[in-house]
Amino acid sequence: MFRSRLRVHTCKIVLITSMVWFAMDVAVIMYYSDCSTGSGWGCGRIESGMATSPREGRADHHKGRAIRNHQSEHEDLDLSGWHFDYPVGQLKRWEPRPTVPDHPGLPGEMGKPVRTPPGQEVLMKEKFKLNQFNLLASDSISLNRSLPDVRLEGCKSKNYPPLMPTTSIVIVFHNEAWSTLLRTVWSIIQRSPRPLLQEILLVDDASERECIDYLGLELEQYVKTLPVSVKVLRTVERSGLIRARLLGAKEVTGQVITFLDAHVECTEGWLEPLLARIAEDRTRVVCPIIDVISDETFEYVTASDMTWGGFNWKLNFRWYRVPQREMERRGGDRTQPLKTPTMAGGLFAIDKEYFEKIGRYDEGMDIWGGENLEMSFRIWQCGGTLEISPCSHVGHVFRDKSPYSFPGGVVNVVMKNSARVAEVWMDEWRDFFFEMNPGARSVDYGDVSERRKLRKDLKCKSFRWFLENIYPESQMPLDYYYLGERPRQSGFTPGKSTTDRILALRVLVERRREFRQGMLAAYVDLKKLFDSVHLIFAESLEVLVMALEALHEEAKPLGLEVSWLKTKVQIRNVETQSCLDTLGRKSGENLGTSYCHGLGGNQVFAHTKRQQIMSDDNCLDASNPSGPVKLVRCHGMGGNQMWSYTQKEGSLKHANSGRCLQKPDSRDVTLPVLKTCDGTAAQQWVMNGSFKWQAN
Ligand SMILES: [Mn+2]
Repeated sequence: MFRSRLRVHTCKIVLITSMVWFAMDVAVIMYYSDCSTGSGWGCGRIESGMATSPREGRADHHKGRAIRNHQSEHEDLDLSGWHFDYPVGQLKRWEPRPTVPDHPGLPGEMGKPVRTPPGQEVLMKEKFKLNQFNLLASDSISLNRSLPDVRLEGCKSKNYPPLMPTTSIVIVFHNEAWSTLLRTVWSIIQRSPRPLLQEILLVDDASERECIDYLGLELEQYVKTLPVSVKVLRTVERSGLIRARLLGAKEVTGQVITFLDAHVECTEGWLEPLLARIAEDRTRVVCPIIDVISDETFEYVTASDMTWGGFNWKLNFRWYRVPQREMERRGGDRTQPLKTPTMAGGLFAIDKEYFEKIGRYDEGMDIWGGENLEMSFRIWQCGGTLEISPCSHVGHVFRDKSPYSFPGGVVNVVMKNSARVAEVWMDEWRDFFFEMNPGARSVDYGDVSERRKLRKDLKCKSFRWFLENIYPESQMPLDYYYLGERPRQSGFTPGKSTTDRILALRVLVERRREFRQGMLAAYVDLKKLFDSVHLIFAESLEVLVMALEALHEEAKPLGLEVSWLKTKVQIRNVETQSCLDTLGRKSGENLGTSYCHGLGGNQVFAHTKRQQIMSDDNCLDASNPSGPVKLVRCHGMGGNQMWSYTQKEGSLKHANSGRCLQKPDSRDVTLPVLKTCDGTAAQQWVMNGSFKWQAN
């Protein structure tokens, strides 16, 4: 009995000892094999062993095992078929948020328009001025209003990865209305899967507290009551969107930064499509579709999913139709992410580390404007991807006028920022930008050496690569023959006496004051007379031309000739000496002619390698052989937009009709006509400027 018991004990001891040895062996093998790279021979075996007896995974000294332990939180999930660009243990499970309930009868529910009650029109107009939207309407709508589910059917049934990174939402505001700001916050809280929503960071960019006191303590106390972490950060002085966003980004604790505007409403399922794309590839920067919240009625109106971001000659961001090429790449599936050349910049999501890696924002830029193009070029040229996710919809209150003040003037700020974009990212197209925007040449755009270094360090591709591969539909011409005529700077006739000079100066100063408030600027060269260059401001090109002509007229009796720096290119008729002019008209309207002012703008045309005559994104187009010649969005398909030009004859021949462009006749003195070619001066156009660019 005792002996058999002893035998049993001996057996137990032998068994336990061997098990201990076995366990030690396993530990030693794991310790010395490199499992973290996945190449250690024992890794797979041990890991699969652990899966059957999870209790053995207690020794936490090994990297591979630590990850394994976290992963075991998600063990019940089937992750096959999903690829993650983050360690799985860092990702969060999520559930879609329930639909925000509708409250029929309340104003603005389901995104419906709000009508101003009769008798309150005056109050409405008064309040409109504060934010440049209908504040009375906004204030009457619930902060939690319901919205229609605007997604395509294919989006509603889409499968998103069961695990996703968390996001922090960064919102910059300046003098924002309470109701729009808090409706933005509530729409995020109510429509974002809670585990994915790390926090909301509200950055107050020096709102003028003396008039808008509710954005102070009241806001700070209100956000404490919210079910999600919401922090209010404040800039010390007015910093502008770029620097305020950087301040917010610094505080982000989530994995993805989602930048939003302060007067938006997020719709059902808005966040998942953005995070899903980044979960798979952290170099993707993803934008939602930006729907329209009416500034008049706060009605929610869906925007087209068939537009993408581009830009024009002045480096203004513009929406254009998605080309067939991109539709085909997506296999005709409108729910697939759209690769967009540029973004509007207000709303997008980006991995936090990637944001840091590719150089955040250009801190040399002021306030607002151009930063979205800078970032778009940078993302594409430095190896990232910029997308619009058509399944994500966020509404934005678009306004006609900006309610914000721009220290330094809006034109100068945007010009400076755009000049930095051109200097750093656009290579040879830099010259094109400055040729089109002479005002930018005189702007002090500061030091760009750090941004150039960033571009070099990241080994970014050329602007030509971007235009050829990402944006071949761009209005930025790859190849040009002529870019119109480039007039010489005309001289300035000095006055006869000192009295004349002083009188002339007084006239100029008076005039200058009148045009001070505006948007456009021209340089009047007074070098010969007063050894100075004067700046004239005007709110439009037309006003500027009028100002210059008035100056010219007033200076004439004094024996003076006022001239201005004519840096722009134009197409001039030999007989009339007038120039082709868009007269500021839009696509679908007639081409015009007018006095050659030499200031560019509406008189700049380019004859491209594809034989188009372009003005920004419009082309001269004649669908009828007897005219009129219209400005139509360039389609790049030849046809009615093809024109041949020979410098020797000077004729502009319409390829389809074989007829020539001729000076206007008596019926309409501003409307050039199409006639049978006859070689007369009325059909001769001068555009043999020295500016031959990229022609090959
Ligand atoms: Mn906005």
